[in-house]
Amino acid sequence: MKILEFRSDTFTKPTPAMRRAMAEAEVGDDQYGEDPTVNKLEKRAAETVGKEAGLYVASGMMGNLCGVLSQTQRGDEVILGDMAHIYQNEMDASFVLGGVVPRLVPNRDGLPSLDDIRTAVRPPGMHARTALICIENSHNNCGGTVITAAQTNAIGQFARERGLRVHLDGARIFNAAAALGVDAKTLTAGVDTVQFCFSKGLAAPVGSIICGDAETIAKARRVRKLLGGAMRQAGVIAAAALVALEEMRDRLVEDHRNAKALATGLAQIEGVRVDAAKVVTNIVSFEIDAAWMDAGAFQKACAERGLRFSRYLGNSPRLRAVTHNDVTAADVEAGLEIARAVLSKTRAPALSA
Ligand code: TLP
Repeated sequence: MKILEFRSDTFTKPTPAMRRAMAEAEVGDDQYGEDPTVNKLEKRAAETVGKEAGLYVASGMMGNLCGVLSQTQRGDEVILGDMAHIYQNEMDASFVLGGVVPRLVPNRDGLPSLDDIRTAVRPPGMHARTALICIENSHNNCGGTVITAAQTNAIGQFARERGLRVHLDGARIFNAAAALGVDAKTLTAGVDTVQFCFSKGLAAPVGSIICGDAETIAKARRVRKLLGGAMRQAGVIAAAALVALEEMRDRLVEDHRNAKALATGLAQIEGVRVDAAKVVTNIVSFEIDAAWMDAGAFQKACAERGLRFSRYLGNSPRLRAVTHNDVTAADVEAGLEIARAVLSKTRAPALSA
């Protein structure tokens, strides 16, 4: 049985070019700053997002932790959307380990409104200090929606006026750039730090990077060490990340086409609720009409036939499908066939009576 792996783009396998690069990687001790491949990756990644410096980290979560902890002090407030990955999916690590307090604003379609952010900033005085705003692009829990450069810049401008910093969780920033048809630099110019992942749509096996000004990245390097994340001959994995950065960005539009086709196909199946117009990157968020079939039962029945979806946030009725380098247009068609077959076997109670 062929497995149609739609749970996440984190399932991508390294390409043959990545495996070759890994085998041949020049390495050194990265904790001493002497791994030439890591150094090259950090330089190239920083250039790619228009920042002074970069720091290679084990995961997107560690990139976010480095971003938050290097720009805050214990007791500071961090403004972020209620659907942010940092808030919903990271074991509250920034708050538990960094001692900062989340100040939530509604995420709406991915981007919290500037008005909500403005209201959430504490005035000076005997209050907690607002220190940081975190945004996310593309937005995972909001179905892969994107934020434009103008929207990002408006938040950056506001933050600078108020003496705040901005961290961008850009785990899938190149998906956002591809969807908007812009250079990723335009989406990162307005923020102080950005973390992005090599191990998602770019298909590298391990790693993320946080980029920003040299002083903040030096602080982030200390945070990485504090978290036990300083590495040694990490050039072996950084070599694959370099291939991911240089060779895998241009093909993301293909994943977006496949996601759109999947959403359009799902929308035509009775019992599925999806707004295909909102699908602009590689993530499809959809619901199964509870009167038709339980979402968990649908997910399980599909998995038994080799089609794997993930479920959003605990018991949410929403399911998620993610397209990536190991999902073809034919896989999307095959997936739709399975979903159709599973749902055609069920009837809403009222209809079957
Ligand atoms: N997201 C994972 C799961 O945790 C949901 C996925 O499969 O999409 N920021 C964003 C926006 C992310 O989507 C993720 C991973 C991360 C950060 C964390 O990256 P990792 O998993 O490398 O720590």
